[in-house]
Amino acid sequence: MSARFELHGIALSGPTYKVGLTLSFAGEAFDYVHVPLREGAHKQPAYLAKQRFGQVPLLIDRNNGRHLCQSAAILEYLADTLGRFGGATLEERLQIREWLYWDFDRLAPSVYRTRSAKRGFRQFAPEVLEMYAAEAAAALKVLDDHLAGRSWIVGEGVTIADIDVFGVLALAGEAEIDLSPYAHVGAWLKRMEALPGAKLPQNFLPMESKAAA
Ligand SMILES: N[C@@H](CCC(=O)N[C@@H](CS)C(=O)NCC(=O)O)C(=O)O
Repeated sequence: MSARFELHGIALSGPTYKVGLTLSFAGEAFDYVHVPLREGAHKQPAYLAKQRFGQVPLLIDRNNGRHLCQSAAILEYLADTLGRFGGATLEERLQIREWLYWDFDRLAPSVYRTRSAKRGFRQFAPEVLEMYAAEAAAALKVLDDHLAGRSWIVGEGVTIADIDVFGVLALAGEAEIDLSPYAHVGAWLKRMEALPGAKLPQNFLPMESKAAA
């Protein structure tokens, strides 16, 4: 039987990683379709017909034929349909959404762009990299203060807020961002890494398509 989900993406993409991680934490096998961005596959009509923004990730739910885009929206969809990681109450769901928006506004851009610069995929002027370093530090301080005395970002268990932010900070080393000043973030990262399903991109997102195991 084929897997319920089909994830289209590229291993180097942070947003693709977040969706893969959510499936992995949920124990959901998925078929993986590698999208070669360098070759412009994401701008071809056949792909645009499936993903209106011409970006990765794209997630297809074969149970109902839905084509889903925007990683944060996909995480919410997975939480809703799988009944996992979505928060226990309306209050928690609202807080989760706030953290998802915060991440994409305040944390992910600086970490992901610094990572692409360090890996040689993009070039930025030194003053732009300095700005990203300052933005990452400011966001990490907010997160560190929030995590003082808490195990998880929202509520009493892991939610997609944790998974979404983990999908950024698990890559902080590749961005050469020093997390040691943020003790609460460091402890939370260890908790996340200890959960079944925690993986780095290179351990489950190949640079080629792959059927679910
Ligand atoms: N907000 C989107 C961002 C997706 C995104 O930036 N994807 C990049 C790869 S990391 C992409 O497809 N870039 C090619 C392009 O935008 O043309 C999400 O979270 O899914």
